[in-house]
Amino acid sequence: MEGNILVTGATGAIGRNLVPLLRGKYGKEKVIVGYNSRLPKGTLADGPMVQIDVTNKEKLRKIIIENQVSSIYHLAALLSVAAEKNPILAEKVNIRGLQNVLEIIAEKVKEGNSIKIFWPSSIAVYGKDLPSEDIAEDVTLKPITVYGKGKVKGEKSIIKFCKEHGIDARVIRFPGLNGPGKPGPGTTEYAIEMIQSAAKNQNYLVPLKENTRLPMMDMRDAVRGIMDFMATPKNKIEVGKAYNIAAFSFSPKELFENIKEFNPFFTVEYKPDKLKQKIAGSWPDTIDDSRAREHWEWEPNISLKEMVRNIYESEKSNN
Ligand code: AKB
Repeated sequence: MEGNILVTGATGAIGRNLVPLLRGKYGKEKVIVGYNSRLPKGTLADGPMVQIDVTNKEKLRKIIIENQVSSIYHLAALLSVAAEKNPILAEKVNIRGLQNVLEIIAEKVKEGNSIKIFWPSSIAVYGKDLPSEDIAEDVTLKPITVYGKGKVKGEKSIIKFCKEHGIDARVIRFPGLNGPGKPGPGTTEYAIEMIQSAAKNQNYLVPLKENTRLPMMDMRDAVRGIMDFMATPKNKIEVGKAYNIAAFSFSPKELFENIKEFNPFFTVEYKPDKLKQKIAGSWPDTIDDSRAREHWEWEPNISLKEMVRNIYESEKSNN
């Protein structure tokens, strides 16, 4: 690969898992870890790193040019709960940050350089007036959350930049992603907290009603999906248009039953949090990912049971 890869928000949950795959495929020196307030640790710190504030366009442009960046995995963003609590910051980071990246890429494309971009969207784009099962991409999007509205805006900007500037942008609408490590301030992240509590033998206060089902996935499937999607030739996919990907769905009650196989003494109490319940209640139970399966052969490999085992055992080994 000519040029280097920049990962913004690389110390977040997706970045922590994606960077090792990128470094394994393209070489350590080619993948630049972009971080803001959280300092990279472990394998993330074992290669080039740069501090980035995606809201500072001038500095961002300088970093992209000086590091001869030819691919950007733009992951810097606030998750749903954080965005709802701080809408002004969410607008700056989630919307303005993406706009800055797209504008810089458009400038580079105009000069004859090509910069490819990956951007994560979310099931948060879906909202009111939809059936709860098997939602495909092309429905009317009426999100009720700050985060979901930002994702819809981002998707629209990307389509516009692809059409007007010939950018190669790739977008996935992710379900809740679950893996070891500290979960971020999102809604689906309760699942990680619940499994980690079981590993620590601690009672868990579930912030959702027991039957609130949400689409979910093991983080390892998600990052492998990103790698496969980015490697798919342009002519096989709809460039810039978001793809759903799915693995399984579960409610807190179903997750609890799965966790009990690993810790039969684990206990939970249901104490729905108003904000999290409102957000989760506006998202679908299941999504239809047949377009991704057809266009770029997406397929999840990891079951719910394996996901629980991985998070549970990793948390146990840290205790
Ligand atoms: C969140 O809950 O905020 C995220 C998401 C589904 O986008 N995990």
